[in-house]
Amino acid sequence: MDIHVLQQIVHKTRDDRRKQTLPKCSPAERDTLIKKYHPDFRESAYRSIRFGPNAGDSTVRELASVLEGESPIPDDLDLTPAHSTDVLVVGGGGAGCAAALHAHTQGAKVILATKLRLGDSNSVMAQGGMQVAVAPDDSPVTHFLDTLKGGHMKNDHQLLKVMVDEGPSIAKWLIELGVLFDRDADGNLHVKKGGGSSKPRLLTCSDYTGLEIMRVLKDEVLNQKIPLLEFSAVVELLSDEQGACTGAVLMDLDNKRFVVVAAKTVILCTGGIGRLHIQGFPTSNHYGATGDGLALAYRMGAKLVQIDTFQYHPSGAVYPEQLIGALVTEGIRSEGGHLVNAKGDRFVNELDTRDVVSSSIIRECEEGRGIRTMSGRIGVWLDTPLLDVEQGEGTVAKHFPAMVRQYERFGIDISKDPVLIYPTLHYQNGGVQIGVNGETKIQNLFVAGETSGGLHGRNRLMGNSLLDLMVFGKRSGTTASAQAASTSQGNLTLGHLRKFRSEARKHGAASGVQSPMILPAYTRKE
Ligand code: MEZ
Repeated sequence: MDIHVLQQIVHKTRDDRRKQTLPKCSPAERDTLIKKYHPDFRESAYRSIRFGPNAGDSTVRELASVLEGESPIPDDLDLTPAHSTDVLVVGGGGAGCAAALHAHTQGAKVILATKLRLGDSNSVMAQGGMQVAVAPDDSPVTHFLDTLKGGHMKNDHQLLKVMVDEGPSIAKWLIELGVLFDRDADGNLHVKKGGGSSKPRLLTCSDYTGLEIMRVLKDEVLNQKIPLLEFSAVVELLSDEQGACTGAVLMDLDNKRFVVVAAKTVILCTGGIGRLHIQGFPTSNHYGATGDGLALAYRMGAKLVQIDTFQYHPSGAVYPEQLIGALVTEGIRSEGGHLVNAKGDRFVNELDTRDVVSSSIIRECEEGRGIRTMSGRIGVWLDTPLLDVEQGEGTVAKHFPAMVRQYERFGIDISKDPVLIYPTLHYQNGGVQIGVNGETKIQNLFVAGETSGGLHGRNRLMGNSLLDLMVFGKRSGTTASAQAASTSQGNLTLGHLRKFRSEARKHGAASGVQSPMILPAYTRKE
């Protein structure tokens, strides 16, 4: 049936729905629901990793293949360095820019290498805000407790404490650099409420928060004249005879040449894995999110944690086809947008944690209460016009300009018509195990941002990712810089890779997958 006909139920039921309040799930209800419907619990999607530091652990098949995959580097590659530096930062998103800026401020010689252009990252696409406990009735302790609850109590307490405590100073740093967070009529920082949070705590720049932060960070990296290697994908790390990290091999994507960088310390900030399209899910992630840092750190011997849990953001676009998987910010639900099934009913408290909301949407669709598009996709409605009805005409346009534009290109006015959504692969909850300064078990190798794991437990709260990037980008940059000052450049070898390859052979594990993947296969011209 035509989408415009199907939409009518949302308009018809709006007044009745406005009178309803839906309770949040109790912990027991939450457990039952997600075990039944959340993609993390589909056993057939998982398998054991055959070798390496996480041998025997279970993860999704797509990630297991990348971890066990084959390096593109020949054993006899000439390792004469084209560049030498104190700190090599890999990744040009939020964590990478923050790490590079802080390492530079400490006086280190820094190179920032990035697979695509500076800023091409999930950070730039982050819409709904950054959680920081700055409101008078809020505190880092409350932020800590909310995050712990959201993460099923599986968060690393040390990492979490550092993140919430340093939030306010990070916000100050960003404001001093020029980030224009939204303010109220008195000029105070305006805070919004996100799913799973007990207090309004999101600092926003309408729904362009990541773009605004990255505008400023990118400018600062350029102002500070930090040397950049763009279109340079890291394809292998380098190690000395003791297994310490001593640099990296990059692939110059323009000239298809390997470029060797000698570095006293390396910080991996390569982001997430959305473009592995786990379980066939569409994704909100940018094209470079192929889990490169996970594979590289793993080959060096770094342990990964919580790599069996992923975040499927409740609201990925389902219609029109051109937008499939694109994020429809949680901000819309934070401001009161209802989720509505084919019968016109609400079915979950829209501000419950993301794992609960996504599981509920999947339940509605599996039990026949979803809405099917003409191309056979399924989803539920997000009642966006409700915001204008509740808060006055123009609210959607004023608060969600990015969303309005995203849909307007396809002739859809989201202030007049609801949008169809379904969970989209958004975030990797786990990653490389780190300490509070982003340090890994591998000497001189640091990891920051989505590539790291442990902080968010089994379900990240909205807005904690941008804060994570800034806090651990800063801490890893500062520490890597100090460490570089007291370290001499180690030998450049591929000793770790030889060992990894021999282990792979023992397990008969030639997966045929090149790792890192760099870009998803469907973006390449064959
Ligand atoms: O932290 C996020 O993932 C976020 C703010 C997303 C969004 O819905 O806007």
